[in-house]
Amino acid sequence: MIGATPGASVTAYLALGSNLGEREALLVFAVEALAATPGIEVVAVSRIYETDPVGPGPQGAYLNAVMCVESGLEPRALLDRMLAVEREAGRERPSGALRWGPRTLDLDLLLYGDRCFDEPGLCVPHPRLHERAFVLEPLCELASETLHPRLGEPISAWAARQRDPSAVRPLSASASWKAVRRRCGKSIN
Ligand code: A4P
Ligand code: MG
Repeated sequence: MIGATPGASVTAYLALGSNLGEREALLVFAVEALAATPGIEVVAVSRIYETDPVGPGPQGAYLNAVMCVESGLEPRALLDRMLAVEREAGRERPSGALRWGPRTLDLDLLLYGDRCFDEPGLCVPHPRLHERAFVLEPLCELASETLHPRLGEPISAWAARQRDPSAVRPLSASASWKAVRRRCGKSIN
């Protein structure tokens, strides 16, 4: 397998976001596409949150969630697969597009074990992870005690600082999201 690390498996956390198209179906598609990838085992999936958009101009509300995977893929191979899944979901990156503009599917590599990378095209932990309530709230469900590898302090502490229940609201789970979570062994809220 290209990009696999023989014998090694790392716990990684991935953020999912969508504010264009069939948002929830796109998140389900992403979980299933990643779960079907050799070298990726989905361990847990958070609830979905509906979140106010952070970014320029008027744009629709996002759905956000976080998933935990065990992966034998090197971080760059894992991110390459995530970017391919974004493309399969119809993500377009037109030249001149607004930074943080609307998107069908955004997949971010939040944490890759406790390792740090700062290279062209690969920055882990995700540089804005500790500032974003829409990431921290679902991440806290799965990794509240995990320390931020660069900044220290557990995810729960960062989440408490950014908490904003009016902007980040848990969504009642649909049948398809319940099914995805059940397959990944998490209890349903
Ligand atoms: N890249 C490098 N490191 C990473 C990483 N750890 N994870 C590179 C993902 N990508 C990484 O990504 C640009 C390039 O970053 C990729 O080609 C990859 O090689 P992108 O997805 O085009 O850019 P982006 O998502 O617009 O940027 P970024 O920096 O991930 O933005 P944020 O901070 O994630 O913001 N509001 C709500 N409510 N919910 C959201 O989900 N998302 C954003 C994006 C803005 N506002 C939002 C939400
Ligand atoms: Mg992104």
